[in-house]
Amino acid sequence: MRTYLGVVVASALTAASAVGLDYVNEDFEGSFPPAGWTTAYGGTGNASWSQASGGPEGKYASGSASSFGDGLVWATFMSPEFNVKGNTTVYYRFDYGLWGNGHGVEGGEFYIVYADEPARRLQYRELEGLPSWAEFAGSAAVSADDRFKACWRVWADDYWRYHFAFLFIDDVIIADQPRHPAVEPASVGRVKALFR
Ligand SMILES: [Ca+2]
Repeated sequence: MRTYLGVVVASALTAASAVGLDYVNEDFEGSFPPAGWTTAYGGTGNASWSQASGGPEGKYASGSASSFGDGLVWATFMSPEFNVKGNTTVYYRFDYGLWGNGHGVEGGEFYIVYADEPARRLQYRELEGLPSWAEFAGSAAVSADDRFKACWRVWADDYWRYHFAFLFIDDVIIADQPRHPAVEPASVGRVKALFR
């Protein structure tokens, strides 16, 4: 029976590969930004994405935005292109932490865009401020033949007082099924304390 199940699983993975999905599976332990990942900045103030260490699984991507009398400033971090040829649902999960000085004029976002049309968001989720790392997971309906990018944006916006936000992400997985056994990290589902 074990052998039989093994054959079934192997066949399922082969089928998933055959439809052309490019998995995104990034733990940010290597060079930064990882190959194919890009950053973009806008507004007036200080904004950056960089590699930091000491996260729940070692190194992670750290975004920051700070504004002091300058209005909106933002920093975006974008995954490599991926597709889901033959599929119409893409599943995503990542660990994140979001922290700011809490005046409601700073925050973080996750969204998916068409790779050829980055202004067109087909999935948009606001990220909730957290005092610790947590998992964020969901799915999005997509067209089977397009290519996409996943994006994270941290922002701050104020003309009168100093505002800042930090967004941390780690263990990003984008696949054609939730909890894909081929790309799932050992830490999936855990909530971990960070700010101590
Ligand atoms: Ca990591």
